[in-house]
Amino acid sequence: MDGEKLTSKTDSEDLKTTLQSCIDSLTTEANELYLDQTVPVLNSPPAPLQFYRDFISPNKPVVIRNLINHWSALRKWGPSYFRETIGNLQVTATVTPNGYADAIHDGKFVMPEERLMSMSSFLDILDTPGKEVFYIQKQNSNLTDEFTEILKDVDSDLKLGEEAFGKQPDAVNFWMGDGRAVTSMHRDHYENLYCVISGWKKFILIPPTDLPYIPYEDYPTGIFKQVDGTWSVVDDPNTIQVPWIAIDPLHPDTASYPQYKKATPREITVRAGETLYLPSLWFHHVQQSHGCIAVNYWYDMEYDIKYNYYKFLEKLTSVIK
Ligand SMILES: O=C(O)CCC(=O)C(=O)O
Repeated sequence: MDGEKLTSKTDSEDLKTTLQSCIDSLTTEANELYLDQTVPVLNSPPAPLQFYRDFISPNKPVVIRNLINHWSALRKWGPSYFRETIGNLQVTATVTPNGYADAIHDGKFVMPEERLMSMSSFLDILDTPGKEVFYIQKQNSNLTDEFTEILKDVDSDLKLGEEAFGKQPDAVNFWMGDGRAVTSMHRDHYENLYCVISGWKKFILIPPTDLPYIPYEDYPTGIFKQVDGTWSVVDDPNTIQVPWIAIDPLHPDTASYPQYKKATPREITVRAGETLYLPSLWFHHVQQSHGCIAVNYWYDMEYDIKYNYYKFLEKLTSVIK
């Protein structure tokens, strides 16, 4: 077909079939040649150079144990310490009727209601949860901006991250919430060091080479709102439509999105004291134990050949859709 013009529908269908088979071999070869089938676990932190060479450069996730052992947060953080130290602190919690913030609900991309409340009120709700699902998950460096009094219990930057990424984190986030809270599948342009302090987080991870199998749709946007105990979704006046992933990996609708069957998810549970390196552009979906506490460090990714390559794959995928 080299150099020839596409002259008919059949030519264009042939081209799509050829492209699809190239994409399929990309996934197969990535899995055969370099990706780990399960996320490896290191019992001690790697040297920054080894971390860079074995995981950051090839864009592969890893769980690192004993990286944050020296954090007093591991021994102190929990409801009673938070009541004593930051009980009166005003924190932003997201609230939803179903545990899904920033997710698809009734054909819309729906964001959570945000409520400002004292940390002790939030902890009271976690103690005796009602129907609503509360989650502290504001990803605006809330640990360094809002939780300054407990910042001393962790490293405000992680040495391994600083040395391996060659910079300070762009955001350090604090997460604590209800066991029913789920983070829907998405991907970020951040390199992520995700440290669990109490409880566990279960990540479903899908490599960026599977991008062609992850269905995106454009959705109108809304915001959950509770008035007199009743939930509704109000239209978001600021955004008209957003592209979002149409599939829930816990209940994938493979009848509507059959290509998803070719995706190669990995599951990993990250426990207290462990750190997950979640590379940029990996799709992830997250569940957690009730009251799980975590801190993560985001470093904006390098806009290098890898980024260009995945962008190209994105464009290619839109052609064969
Ligand atoms: O912990 C969570 O619920 C979500 C974490 C996440 O999506 C992230 O760190 O990018």
